[in-house]
Amino acid sequence: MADLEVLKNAVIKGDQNTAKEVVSAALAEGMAPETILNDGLIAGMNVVGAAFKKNEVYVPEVLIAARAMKMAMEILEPKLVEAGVEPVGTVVIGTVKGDLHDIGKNLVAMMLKGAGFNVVDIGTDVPADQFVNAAKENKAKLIALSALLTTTMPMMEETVKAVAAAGLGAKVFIGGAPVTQDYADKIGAAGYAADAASAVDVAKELIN
Ligand code: B1M
Repeated sequence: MADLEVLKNAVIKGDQNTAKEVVSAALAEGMAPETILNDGLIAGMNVVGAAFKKNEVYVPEVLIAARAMKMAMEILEPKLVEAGVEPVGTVVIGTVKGDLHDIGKNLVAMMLKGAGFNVVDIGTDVPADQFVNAAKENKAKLIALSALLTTTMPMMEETVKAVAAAGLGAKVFIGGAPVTQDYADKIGAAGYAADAASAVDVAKELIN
């Protein structure tokens, strides 16, 4: 019988082949796709996220785990859709205008996916109106902004204002090495996350 503890550990170790095998076996046995997602894949990514927060694992380990999750999700996703399993929520994510750094943003996107969010990644160097349009198109209730340069941080404020002006009811949360909670408060962002694992916690708080 397919063992979700094995699936969880495969994600933690970044073992794509085992992750794919267990997902396929579990589906063949008739296990509910949502159970496989929550008790196997997301459970594994939660462990990786918590270890990353405590500096027990680093960026490469998170990327490898996220890759294993992604490969397994390719098998699981059509079944989740068939079963009508709704994502936790939709997040539009991007790096603000003028800023090309995307390693941190990609990690945040992966962790959010790992936590069951539908993530719309609109890339780097993204102007405020593009965040607004993407949120509208995807009916996203959350918008995550990344900035790595002190010179591009003001684009976060511009984006927060543009989202408010568009009246979408979407909440903006921000992060990136030079960004702080104080800055988030100052520009009226709904939240701040210091790292990718915290971004998941903040996203869950904001969506509720
Ligand atoms: Co650039 N760069 N860079 N760079 N670069 C920094 C950021 C810098 C601190 C280096 C330095 O001088 N010591 C400095 C910024 C100084 C400042 O403004 N304070 C800098 C500079 C100046 C520049 C250029 C201007 C250099 C030049 O051309 N003269 C230029 C700007 C280009 C541009 O964007 N327009 C530039 C270019 C580049 C590269 C292209 C070479 C490359 C980027 C490649 C890429 O991203 N694809 C690059 C890199 C790699 C860095 C450093 C070395 C590493 C950044 C990184 O990826 N860290 C960086 C120095 C450093 O940080 N040590 C530096 C790893 C990543 C996992 O961490 O991105 O912080 P981080 O993400 C974390 C958290 O911040 C948080 O979670 C992530 C995971 O835990 N987080 C979020 C991030 N986004 C979030 C969004 C959220 C929530 C949390 O949403 C809610």
